[in-house]
Amino acid sequence: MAAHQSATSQTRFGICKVCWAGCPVEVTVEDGRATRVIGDRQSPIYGGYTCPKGRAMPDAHYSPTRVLHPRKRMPDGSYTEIPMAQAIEEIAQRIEAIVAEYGPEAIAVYPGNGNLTNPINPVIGAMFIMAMGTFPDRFFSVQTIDQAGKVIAQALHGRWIPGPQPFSRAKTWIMVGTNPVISKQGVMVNPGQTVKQAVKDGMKLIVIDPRATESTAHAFLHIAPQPGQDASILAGILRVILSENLHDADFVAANAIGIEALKASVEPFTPEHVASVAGISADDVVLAARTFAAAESGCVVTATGAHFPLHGTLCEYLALSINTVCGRWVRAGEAHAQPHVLLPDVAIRAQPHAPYQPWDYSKTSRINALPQTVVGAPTGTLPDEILTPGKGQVRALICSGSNPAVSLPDQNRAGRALSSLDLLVAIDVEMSNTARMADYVIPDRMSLETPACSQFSESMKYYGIWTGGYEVPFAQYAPAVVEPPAGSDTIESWEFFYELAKRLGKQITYFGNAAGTGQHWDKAPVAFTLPLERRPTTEEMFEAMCAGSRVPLAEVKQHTHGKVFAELDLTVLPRAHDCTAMLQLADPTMLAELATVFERRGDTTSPSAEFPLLLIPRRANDMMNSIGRNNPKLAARRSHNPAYLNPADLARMGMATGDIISIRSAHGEIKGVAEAEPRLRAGTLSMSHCFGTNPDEADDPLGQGGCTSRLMDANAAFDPVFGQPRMGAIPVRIEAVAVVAA
Ligand SMILES: Nc1nc2c(c(=O)[nH]1)N[C@H]1C(S)=C(S)[C@@H](COP(=O)(O)OP(=O)(O)OC[C@H]3O[C@@H](n4cnc5c(=O)[nH]c(N)nc54)[C@H](O)[C@@H]3O)O[C@H]1N2
Ligand SMILES: Nc1nc2c(c(=O)[nH]1)N[C@H]1C(S)=C(S)[C@@H](COP(=O)(O)OP(=O)(O)OC[C@H]3O[C@@H](n4cnc5c(=O)[nH]c(N)nc54)[C@H](O)[C@@H]3O)O[C@H]1N2
Ligand code: SF4
Ligand SMILES: [Mo]
Repeated sequence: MAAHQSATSQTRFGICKVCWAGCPVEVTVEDGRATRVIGDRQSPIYGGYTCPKGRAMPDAHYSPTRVLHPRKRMPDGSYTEIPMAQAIEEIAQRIEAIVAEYGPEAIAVYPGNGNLTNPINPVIGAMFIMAMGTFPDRFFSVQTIDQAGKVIAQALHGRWIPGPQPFSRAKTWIMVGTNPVISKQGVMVNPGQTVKQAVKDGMKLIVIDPRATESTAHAFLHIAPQPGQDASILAGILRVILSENLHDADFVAANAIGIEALKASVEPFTPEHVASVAGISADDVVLAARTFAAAESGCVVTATGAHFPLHGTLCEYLALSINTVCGRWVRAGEAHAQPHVLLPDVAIRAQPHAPYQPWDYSKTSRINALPQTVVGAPTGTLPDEILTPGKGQVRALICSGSNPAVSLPDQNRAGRALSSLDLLVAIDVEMSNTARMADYVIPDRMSLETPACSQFSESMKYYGIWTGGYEVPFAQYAPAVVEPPAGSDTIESWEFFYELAKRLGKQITYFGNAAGTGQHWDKAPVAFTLPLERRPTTEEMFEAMCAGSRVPLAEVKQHTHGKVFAELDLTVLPRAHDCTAMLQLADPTMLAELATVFERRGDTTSPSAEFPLLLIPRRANDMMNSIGRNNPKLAARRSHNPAYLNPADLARMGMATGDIISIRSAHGEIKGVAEAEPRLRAGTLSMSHCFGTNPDEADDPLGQGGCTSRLMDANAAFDPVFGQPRMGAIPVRIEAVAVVAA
């Protein structure tokens, strides 16, 4: 596996797990340390692609700021290093005391993106909470402050088992609020090149985004709407398709119900109405609809840009409905474009999993009386779950690879909540915003120090369309490339939860090869109860994770650079004779919400004289949320998150690139650094999240950047099902604080 170059320098192959694109990498290892990372040029599908974050992995692994021993916070606020066994023992004792006083519902977990370093990690927190007997109520995850509407909408619409038509072969595509070239959402493999090639092969790409992004470079049509109006735009597109009879009537008749009710519901969304609500041209709405419907294949997809201003579930539901009325799903006889390799061998039939209700109002949350749902506890309510006294109050929180001090909407409230806990544990690799508030910091292994496999990528498809995965039957496994630095005392997140559960006398059951989500299962997971007498190895956990896979993990392991298993038969089978499931185009909750959106002209706050700009989210290429902000190589280029503004807006306010500005919403204020961006729609302020200092620390706009969450009011407006606060299209105003010397 390792091609020797010299006695001390070796080339090894691994997988980058900084983000979920999972790029295969070639790593130079000298004296046991990774010194250089480039893309694996022998990868059969990635072609050597990596991004700056992946190439900067060695700088993160050996950063002087990396935490290499457990840290315990002392009464004076300083940290002292203690051995891992002592840390786990002390944490267990404190949890026992909290449980004895308040019950198990006082203990919560919050896993985040730093968990991607091992596919076992993201799910083990949920299984720990199951062992505590409080699942799902005490399982808070980033999913419910991300795009939970994708799973909710899929539940209401039904899930087409063979999935959408593949991007790489489609003749049109509508991207709503997503920038895959930077985010890799939807397209994991070298997205810049993949998008360019698709257009070259005849795709008419349509992008709906207030900003001309890296992904609009090759677009046939770019529509730059006022933020937060995507539901109206999608309803308008549907109206054109249905009123002009451009839909696939045969597919609908055989596979969907509710088209007449849907048609009536979108009727008010005339191109003129949509144009006036979204500030776009009516002709563009018609052109987008006709182009999409006329092409022989393609898909409408949504992501964070469409989800964060609220109505994300509705946007996703409308996108699914456009795809269904146009029959944009893989059919019998065609090749499955989300093939299983490390997922189980199941018959893929051209039929849906039936719609179901993903919420249960007989079990409501303590805060805001939200229903129990299939996406876990509503993370938007987590700070109030901590701050609100009474039975069920959360007193201890375990954060694994998450950074709630900057990622939770309403940063001041989150800060108050986190600092009021009896116990805060951060499983992290640095003194992140959250770790700086924690009672214990538990150092994890990093990306190159853990094995990797592509099953997680395959399984992303269960969380809605346009999430990730491969369109060819590719799989890869890579062992750990290096050991953690000599003398360090680290533990993987999943191992920490195992040890903690064991010490608490609880046994964790792991559910391997979970091929589905909610009530939509291609195959039920395989239960594997973790033995108490001996901690399984990570390799054994991988075996459990891939139990019953279509290609055995052992076979995948034979191919160092991964393999496209072209020999697998991917032909989608016809609908089963006894299958009665139909896709639902007229879910009553969704159609009622659509009516509200029409009545309220989008139901989003419009800019006003007091707050003339709308703040919108964006992903930074050099950072993965907050990951990378302290990486010496990445942060050397720029460690803050610029406040991007249209040059006309800047000029009107007498400001210029580099000025330190105050950004104020009705709820809060942060400092930012202005930067002109001509490609941004006037009237918007575009800024990345998970930057900034903690509320009790001094502002540092040029160094740490500004935390956009501080501008968000968690209780003013939130999703009625999973409680996600409004995180996009936030009205703000700016003022100059310091002007750069000319
Ligand atoms: N205002 C605003 N808020 C947002 C968003 C937004 O756009 N705007 N986006 C939302 C979305 S989509 C998401 S997903 C969330 C993200 O929310 P989080 O997942 O909470 O945020 P991250 O910054 O990804 O947190 C990653 C943490 O993992 C740590 N870490 C890095 N490497 C490792 C490792 O190897 N092991 C471990 N254990 N930890 C590691 C990092 O230091 C960091 O503390 O934020 C949400 N919040
Ligand atoms: N490099 C990098 N990659 C990442 C991340 C990262 O931080 N950095 N984060 C990861 C995470 S946690 C996630 S969830 C995914 C997200 O993946 P994406 O959702 O693709 O995220 P973005 O790249 O921010 O793209 C969102 C786009 O929506 C646009 N937008 C903003 N508001 C609106 C609106 O109201 N309507 C419309 N139509 N568009 C709008 C923005 O201008 C932006 O171009 O990315 C993941 N990948
Ligand atoms: S961080 Fe960059 S190199 Fe690593 S997996 Fe994501 S896109 Fe690939
Ligand atoms: Mo996310």
